[in-house]
Amino acid sequence: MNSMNPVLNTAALQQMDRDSYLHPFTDSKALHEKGTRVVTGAKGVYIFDSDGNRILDAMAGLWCVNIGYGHDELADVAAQQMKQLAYYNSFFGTANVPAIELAAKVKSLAPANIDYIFFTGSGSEANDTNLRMVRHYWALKGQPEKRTVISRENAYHGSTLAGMSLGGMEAMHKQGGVIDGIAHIMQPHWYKESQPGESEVDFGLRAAKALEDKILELGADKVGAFIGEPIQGAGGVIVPPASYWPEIQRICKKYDLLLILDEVITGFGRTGNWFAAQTYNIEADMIPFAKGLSSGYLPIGGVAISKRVAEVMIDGGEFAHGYTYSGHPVSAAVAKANIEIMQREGLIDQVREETGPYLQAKLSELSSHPLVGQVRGTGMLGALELVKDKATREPFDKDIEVAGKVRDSAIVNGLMVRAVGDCLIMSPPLCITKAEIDELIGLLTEAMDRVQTEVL
Ligand code: PXG
Repeated sequence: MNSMNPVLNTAALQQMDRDSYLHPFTDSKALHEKGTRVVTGAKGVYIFDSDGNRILDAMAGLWCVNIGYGHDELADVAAQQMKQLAYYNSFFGTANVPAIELAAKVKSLAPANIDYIFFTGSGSEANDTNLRMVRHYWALKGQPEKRTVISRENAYHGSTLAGMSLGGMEAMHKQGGVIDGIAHIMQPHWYKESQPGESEVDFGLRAAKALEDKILELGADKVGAFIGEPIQGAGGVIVPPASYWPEIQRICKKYDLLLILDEVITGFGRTGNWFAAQTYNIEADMIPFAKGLSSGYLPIGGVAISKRVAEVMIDGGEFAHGYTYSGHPVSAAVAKANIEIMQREGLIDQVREETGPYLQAKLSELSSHPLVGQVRGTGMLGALELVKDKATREPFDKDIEVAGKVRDSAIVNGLMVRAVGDCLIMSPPLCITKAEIDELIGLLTEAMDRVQTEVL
């Protein structure tokens, strides 16, 4: 036992939790019966719980701890900045040193057409900013009616009202309803949504054509932007066919739509480049980011804005929008130091050249497992789609919750993965080594083997 995993009174903590703590994205009644897992420490790719268990965190927290846990350097940077200047705002003509330096740093790493950086506290706030900015941009251009944003079914863009409405999660829409001026088209999920015999390339073109059809239905003069994650994360690590993004880009240009590329998960290295826009050669007008910017050590997000949009915004007078913590000096200082660690350790090159291809190769080997219908992924993102019948792609009965069973079994054995529908998804810290990937794959395979005997 060490200081990372002190054994605490789990039952007492669970009772306090039950009595006072309403959790996000949680079925509270079920949690109260089961009891919360209390995470108490972490180092590298491992988290520790209050019972002293060590768990390999293949989700990097919630897709965010890119450099891994336990970098004391970031604690020192935060302490130093807090002593120097714990807070000051960036409204009304002021700024702070870390926010200025971070804006310059992010701009230098972003695609060449990016000119300005707006800071927020989270990815959801970044997408609220996007919705307001799209509408403000077109109003400044004299086309205020060009205000609808087109998104996709099963997209995730956050949990605030705008983020949730932009997203395509039906269960979220049902709770409280959505705001107006947002439309949704099909997602580019070849395995789930292609016709029998339809190639990935053809399906990608068809999924992109849904955007053109929707623009024509609504009228191009009414549609201001398209928003999409380069790879859908929370939806199940859905990697679109190679034909999809070039066609989406072409359609956005043709009908003069702004392209919002939601890189809250993919930004800061996950696909082997600073941004997935670089991996997939997509030219975006706005790139929301968060998570990996600070590796989750402190909350911070933002929007990278293209020259085209920035010029209009800057000439347009005051943009009456911002958050108390936009450009928070402590978060900004930590984010800048986090980026410097990624650079110093060569983490992104490592993901692109070495560990990313290794993870993908190891995951591909699992396609021969009886439970696995499809393997998807790129860089440090991966998914296994579990099916009852590999030949027909027939899914398991929903009540079986097959991926949930594998996840639960994996956690008990020391591996944290997520289940989304019948999909197992992962997004390990970018610092994961080949040996740790072997451990991950071993634990995952064991969990699938155990569940296979139960469900097949
Ligand atoms: N966009 C994308 C693409 C995201 O993945 C957000 C925006 C919102 O960011 P904030 O920082 O406001 O949470 C996200 C966040 C899940 C899950 O179930 C994923 C996220 C958040 C909560 C749950 O995988 N991603």
